[in-house]
Amino acid sequence: MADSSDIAFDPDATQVDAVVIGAGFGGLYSVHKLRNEMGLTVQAFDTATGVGGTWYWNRYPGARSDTEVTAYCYSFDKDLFNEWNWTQRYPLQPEILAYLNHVADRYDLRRSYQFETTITGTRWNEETGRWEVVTGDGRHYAARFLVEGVGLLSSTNVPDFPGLSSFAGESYHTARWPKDGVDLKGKRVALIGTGSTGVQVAVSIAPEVEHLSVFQRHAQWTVPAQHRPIAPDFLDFIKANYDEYWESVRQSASAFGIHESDQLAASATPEEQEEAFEKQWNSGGGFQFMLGVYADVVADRDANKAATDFIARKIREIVKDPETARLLTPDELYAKRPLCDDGYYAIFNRDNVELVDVKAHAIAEITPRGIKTADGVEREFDVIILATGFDAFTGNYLKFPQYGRDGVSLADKWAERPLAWESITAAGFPNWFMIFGPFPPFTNQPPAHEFQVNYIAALIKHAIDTGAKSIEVKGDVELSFVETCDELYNTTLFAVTDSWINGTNIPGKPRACMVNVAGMRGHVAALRQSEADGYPEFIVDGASVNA
Ligand code: N01
Repeated sequence: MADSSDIAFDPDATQVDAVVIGAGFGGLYSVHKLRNEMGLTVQAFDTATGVGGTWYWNRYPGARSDTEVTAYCYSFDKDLFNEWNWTQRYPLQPEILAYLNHVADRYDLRRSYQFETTITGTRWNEETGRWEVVTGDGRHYAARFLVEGVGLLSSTNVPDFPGLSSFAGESYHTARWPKDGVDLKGKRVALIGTGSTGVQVAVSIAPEVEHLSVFQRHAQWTVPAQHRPIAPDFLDFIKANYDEYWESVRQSASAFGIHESDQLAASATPEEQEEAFEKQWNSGGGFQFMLGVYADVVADRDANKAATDFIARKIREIVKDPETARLLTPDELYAKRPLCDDGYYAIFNRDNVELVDVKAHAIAEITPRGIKTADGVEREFDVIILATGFDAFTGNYLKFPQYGRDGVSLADKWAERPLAWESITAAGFPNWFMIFGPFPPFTNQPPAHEFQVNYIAALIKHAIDTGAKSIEVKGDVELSFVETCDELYNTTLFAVTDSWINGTNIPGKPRACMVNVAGMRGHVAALRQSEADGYPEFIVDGASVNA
């Protein structure tokens, strides 16, 4: 059986102040903060050939952000904000990747990275107070601090379809899309999955493929994105009120830079509700539709039904075939990560697009020619696209063994459910930090990453200034934080709706709350209080419990 002794402490390991894993929003900013601002020696790694994280991997057709881009970027340098000109409110993947490459160049971050390098294990060395970090090419690093920005949604979920490897055509998971693209023109394409990714892919490729079969297990509620350029006066407003704007993002629940309603749905008449939903439908945005019309859509079943009744009517209006409209209408609450699209329901009016009901007839096997469903029907394809999502929150932290104090593995610590504090660290793992790990505020990520990295950097500085060998969150603090997260989460409809938010998308993964519904403002308040109070949540130079 694997145990911590599998990772040997190498006396010749390269000594650094910090190892950073990941070259996405969080990892890049960590390198800038720790190396450029604090003067630490930093070695960073990423499996990819370049920077970008999520935006490096997700190159599938139609990939774009659905966050107001004025809040989907860094805020730490006003000059960076001013000099980068986003072309539209919801930018496509190449534009976001170009931005992150620009950031890497502007702050000279690449020289700290070793790309195409997978971490194969990490282990805390009690004696030296350092993390042994081992890479796929067999190198050892001994780092005083370990910062992992490995991504919330990075560990791909490829369902165990019998026969997948026997397929004679091409098949791709959307988050491992080839860099040179895939020519889908004139091809017969199967798309499995109808989450945020599947919906974007479907709309993007429907006009160019010969035939598209969308394999849908659970329908999802989606509303129009309504793409448009960023209003110039809004940009001017941000530039003129820069600090206030970003603080307002941090003081919101979702950090999306959107209006968040404080009105309860019950305070409006059905006619007023219809008018309000219609207005938001025409203005666009998934999070805006979920959070911006009424405050209780994700907490109150009647408010939720008001929203879903409205979308169901829209589906019936848009989709000409009543049976397809029925199948596209979810029989679930509107309480997954909200979707928005660029004309998703309308593609099912096309002659070359078919909806396959996988709930009625599951995918039985992938054959060399295509996909066979449980009703015995075999459809033939040239390409199969797996838009089947991710092992969220924990998947990427558990891809390689990580051993904390006393050789306890992270996999064992999280076997029943993840335990962590404020999504940045975990008890038993000294000098070990995550960026947006389990229990993050359920928010737009870049502002949260930036805020977390600032906190982690301040904590590292505190440890260095006080000469602490180790700094580690207290177990009781972690437990009480997780209990509070559970309580808050159980007041929401996310708790009773299956999705990656509670781990139910991965067979065998324990169903659990993994988010902090206190939101960005709650998270910010907690971390600011911790810093102001001198980090009372942490044990300094705590001993091994077995010592
Ligand atoms: O993944 P998902 P995603 N047989 O888990 C289906 C972010 N993101 O990649 O619902 C058949 O949501 C599964 O079916 P079901 C965003 O946070 C953002 O789409 O489990 N089907 C579902 O339809 C998002 O929420 C952006 O029944 C199977 C789909 O695969 C997150 O990433 C864009 C199956 C997976 O949906 C994940 O989105 C893209 C099986 N065995 C992604 N297994 C934007 O910013 C799974 N499925 C816009």
